[in-house]
Amino acid sequence: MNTIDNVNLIEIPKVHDERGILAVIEKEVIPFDIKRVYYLYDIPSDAYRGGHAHKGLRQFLIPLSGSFDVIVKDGNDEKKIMLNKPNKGLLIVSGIWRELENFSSGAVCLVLASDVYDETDYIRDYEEFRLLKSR
Ligand code: T46
Repeated sequence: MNTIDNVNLIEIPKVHDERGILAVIEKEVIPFDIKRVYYLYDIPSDAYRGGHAHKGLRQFLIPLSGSFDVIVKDGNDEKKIMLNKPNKGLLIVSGIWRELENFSSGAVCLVLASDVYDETDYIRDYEEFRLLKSR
């Protein structure tokens, strides 16, 4: 069963020259095939997003611009990770509760997902999540 130890920052390879930086995500960088891409932007600084877990979905979050905090919980432990580098993304495996907060002005969060949108994959009640994790 996944724990917060399975939630890790992954460095995205980049090519840097005098014109700037080009970061590339190829097959080897993230451990799933990408079936969906979405992004969060125009986010008020006091916004709270997430507040749920996924039964099967895996996601890779990239702070394309600005910064924000991601709090991940596995029912026993939790940790807070600040995302603030466009070449460092956070891999969130399935069965992990996530909360996103403390968005800087202009923050943009790009999400690469292992599957298409499916509301039945969400666990949006924290007590239900804790119960499932304790089984
Ligand atoms: C996650 C964090 C980082 C869709 O119609 N299609 C989609 O692909 C998504 C992601 C959402 N929606 C709808 C469902 C809701 O009616 O958009 C609305 C807002 O979704 P939600 O409240 O789940 O948004 P966040 O920012 O709290 O969470 C999203 C993802 O749902 C979630 O998987 O990890 O971003």
